Amino acid sequence: MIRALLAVLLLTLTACGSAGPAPVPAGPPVGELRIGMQEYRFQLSAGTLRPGPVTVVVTNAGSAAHDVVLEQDHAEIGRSRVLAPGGRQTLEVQVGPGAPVHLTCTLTGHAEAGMHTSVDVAAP
Ligand SMILES: [Cu+2]
Repeated sequence: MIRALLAVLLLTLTACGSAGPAPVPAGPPVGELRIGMQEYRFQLSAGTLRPGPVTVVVTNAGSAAHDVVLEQDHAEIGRSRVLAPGGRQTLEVQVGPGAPVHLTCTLTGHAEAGMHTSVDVAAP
């Protein structure tokens, strides 16, 4: 009984593991990523990026200010301005193969409230 319960718990944890709080569409690696920012999460247009140059379109769809910093292997590869509600910015970032890109909002308390996620990057 306890074993079965543990198995279910483990499956649940695995299911919501690295994909972050918002569901991400499955599909082939893409060279353009749209990021929607809300209180307090990132909504991504794709789950896997193509290594190389990637266009990132950041839109603040929320009602508070937000920003996004993109990091790969602990190095910053891109950063938006702090965007007011309705604000939008397009970034060109260079993405390396294989390692996930981590997205974080740097405004106080936002990452802790859930504004962090990651997106996979395909192998070369
Ligand atoms: Cu934020």
